[in-house]
Amino acid sequence: MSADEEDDLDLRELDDEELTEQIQDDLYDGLKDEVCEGVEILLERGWTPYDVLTRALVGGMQIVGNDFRDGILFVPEVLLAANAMKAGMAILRPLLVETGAPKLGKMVIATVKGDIHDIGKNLVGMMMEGAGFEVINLGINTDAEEFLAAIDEHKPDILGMSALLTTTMPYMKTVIDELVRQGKREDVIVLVGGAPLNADFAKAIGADAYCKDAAVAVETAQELMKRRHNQRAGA
Ligand code: B1M
Repeated sequence: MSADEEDDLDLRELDDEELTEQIQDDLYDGLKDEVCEGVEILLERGWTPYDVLTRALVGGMQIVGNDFRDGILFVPEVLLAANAMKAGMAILRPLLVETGAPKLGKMVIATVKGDIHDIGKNLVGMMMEGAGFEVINLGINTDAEEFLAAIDEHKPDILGMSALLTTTMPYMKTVIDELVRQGKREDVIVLVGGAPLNADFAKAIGADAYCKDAAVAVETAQELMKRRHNQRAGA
């Protein structure tokens, strides 16, 4: 579509499938306002916030990721796309959180030292909040000292770590080793996630579980919290 045609495009005239595709195109082009407008329209049409997030926004980011990998997109374009993604997520966040569910537990989450990728980690945080967990998000580039200080301060049930780079994922082990060294490993359930990880890696570094995406993070957290309650009740 030409730039002129795009200027004239009325997003409201598109059906759901066309609009989803258009949101993904706009995300790709880093058009924050257009992405936000598309998100609002899908919500008005009765889409659940979860569907808007996973089908429109995450789907769009996957296309960006593929073209970044293949050298079609570069860091500045990806940053613009990431900003558009974040703007869309900001609309959805209060809606995902608004479940009124009783608090199931507390989670501290962050992206590990050396790594500044935060979209997936923020998404996990949002979904956990939506599922009724209290979430303390420490941000990006977080070192072991900061993780440990947050555990002392907030006494979470769950520690979540995110890494998107093969060079930063080993740092998760540094954090877990520090937990062990300080005798605090048994105090928290450790969940890890991020595109380059897998279950074998999680096991090898001593985490409780690898979560392939935000939905799995919620399910795993709920399951492990239940198990922990049962163990404590039986002790
Ligand atoms: Co980056 N980058 N990047 N990048 N970037 C990747 C990760 C890469 C795979 C791209 C590629 O080559 N295909 C590649 C890593 C290669 C590798 O290590 N093997 C890469 C690279 C190389 C780099 C730089 C080194 C590039 C450079 O400077 N030359 C640089 C590193 C900076 C640093 O961190 N020190 C860099 C920079 C950037 C930007 C700043 C431009 C931007 C980040 C913006 C931001 O986050 N604010 C960026 C982006 C956007 C990406 C891609 C394109 C998309 C990541 C994303 O947001 N995905 C990414 C390509 C890709 O992943 N395919 C790429 C969408 C998000 C919803 O998914 O993050 O996987 P994801 O999260 C999922 C799951 O993984 C899981 O749930 C989430 C939701 O379902 N999950 C968890 C994640 N964390 C979890 C924590 C949990 C549980 C589940 O805790 C319990």
